[in-house]
Amino acid sequence: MKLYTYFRSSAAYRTRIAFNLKGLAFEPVTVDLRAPASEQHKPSFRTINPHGLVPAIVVDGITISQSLAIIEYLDETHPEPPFLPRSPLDRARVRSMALAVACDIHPLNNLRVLNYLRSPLGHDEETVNTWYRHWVAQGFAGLEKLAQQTSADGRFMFGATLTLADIFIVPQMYNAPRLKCDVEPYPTLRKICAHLESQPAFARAAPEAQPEAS
Ligand SMILES: N[C@@H](CCC(=O)N[C@@H](CS)C(=O)NCC(=O)O)C(=O)O
Repeated sequence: MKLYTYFRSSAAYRTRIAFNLKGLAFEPVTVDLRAPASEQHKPSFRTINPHGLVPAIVVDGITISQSLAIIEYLDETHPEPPFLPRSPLDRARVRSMALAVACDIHPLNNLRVLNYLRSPLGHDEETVNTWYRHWVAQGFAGLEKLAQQTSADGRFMFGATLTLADIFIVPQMYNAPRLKCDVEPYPTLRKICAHLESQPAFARAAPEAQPEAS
């Protein structure tokens, strides 16, 4: 299966983790998001994903975009190990943690949003970085409180097994130091991510492990 990906894309990073956890191989197709390449805007990629965003997969000639849709597709077609707990209530709690990253943090800090703040809105780099850090801090503060209540032993976001919430928190935390976000106030998130990043499925999905990183 082709996975349109970019090493620095945290949304693509989520899907790489999911592929690895399921033990599924993927064929990476690099979409260089950085100017001047900006391959996400080229017609060749827009015919794959009209939104011009990675990740995307192609299944039987059909594109699936949106990391959550891709990851749930993998989970539904390859149920082991499951990414969601059994009870509807627990599933909803896990989804709400994953969506706090996917809907409330990441979209405000995506490349195209930061670029729009720079131009045409004319904000300088310090203002853009302040914007980034503000929304990360808001999201992480909430997730830290939740994880303190739901993590069984500091290895996973919810309970004592891996869930969707783990797949979403790691890439967002990984990006934090690059943008100088202070992660000191989030000891539970730090501990969980340190544990998860040491797992082979996560390590192989990390940006520095991707071929285009070198
Ligand atoms: N909600 C989407 C977000 C996808 C997304 O924003 N991808 C970013 C990379 S992390 C992207 O392709 N950005 C290109 C751009 O901003 O021009 C998902 O979860 O897949």
